[in-house]
Amino acid sequence: MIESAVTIALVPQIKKGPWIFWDDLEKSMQQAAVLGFDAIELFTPDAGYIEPDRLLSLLSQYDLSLAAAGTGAGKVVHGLTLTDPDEGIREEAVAFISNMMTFSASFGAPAIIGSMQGNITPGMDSQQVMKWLAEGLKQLDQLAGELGTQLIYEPLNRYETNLINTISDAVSFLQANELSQTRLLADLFHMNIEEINIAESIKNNIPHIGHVHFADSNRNPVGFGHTDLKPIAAALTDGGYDGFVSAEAFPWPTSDEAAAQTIRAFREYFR
Ligand code: LER
Ligand code: MN
Repeated sequence: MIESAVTIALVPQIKKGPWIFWDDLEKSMQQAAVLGFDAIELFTPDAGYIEPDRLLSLLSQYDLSLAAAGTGAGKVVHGLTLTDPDEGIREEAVAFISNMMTFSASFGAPAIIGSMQGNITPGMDSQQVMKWLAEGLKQLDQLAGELGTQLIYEPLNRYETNLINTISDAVSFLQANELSQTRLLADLFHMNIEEINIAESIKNNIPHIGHVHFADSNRNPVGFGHTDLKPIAAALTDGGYDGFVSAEAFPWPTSDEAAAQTIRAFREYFR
């Protein structure tokens, strides 16, 4: 069954980002529980930021699960990407993500690779960069298998990366590199910019989709933009998607109102 999740970012450097909650962990979890979300998606500065025992007891107290852990702080806070020309930095990026995967796997959740994939910067050989991306993901894909979890790779829009922008290009990349434990993140905001047809793209690639970021055309909570959600929700439901639909959207007009709008929209389309 498709379940609802809401993002909580605890990284001061990305306070202006598309996260519904970005302040206090427990207060955010309490609000998520009151509204009836099934799960939370966490962005933390690193894997050691929250004591596992504390998270375990909060999840149980508020009857929530962990949907996924984001790794974006690896880039934003620590300057790491999987495609940095410096081999040492690429190794640190793999280590950072590995630690996050180990943390999230202990809660039955995968880690997400979004901005940590990096970019081809001017003067770099694009084939070499794609090779570095494949090498990094291969190690993490193997670790996911050992941890009994999946790795979630997120195609981003062209203003955030020039590596892979569409779901179908990402599927080709996973297949070419035999990344069997890696699934894709269908972020409806990025897809709104890059895909010819969001619903068709989901329908055609459903077995590869492991997580969904739920946002409207302008990255506001669903319902506060102009994306036609009906065919997209139908593509997920009819295709048998049974992962999380997680609100990664601006906290507009406020965090609480964005969360309330999101759960209303989730119920409208998925219940
Ligand atoms: C992360 O999930 C994402 O979608 C990025 O756009 C954040 O910068
Ligand atoms: Mn996203």
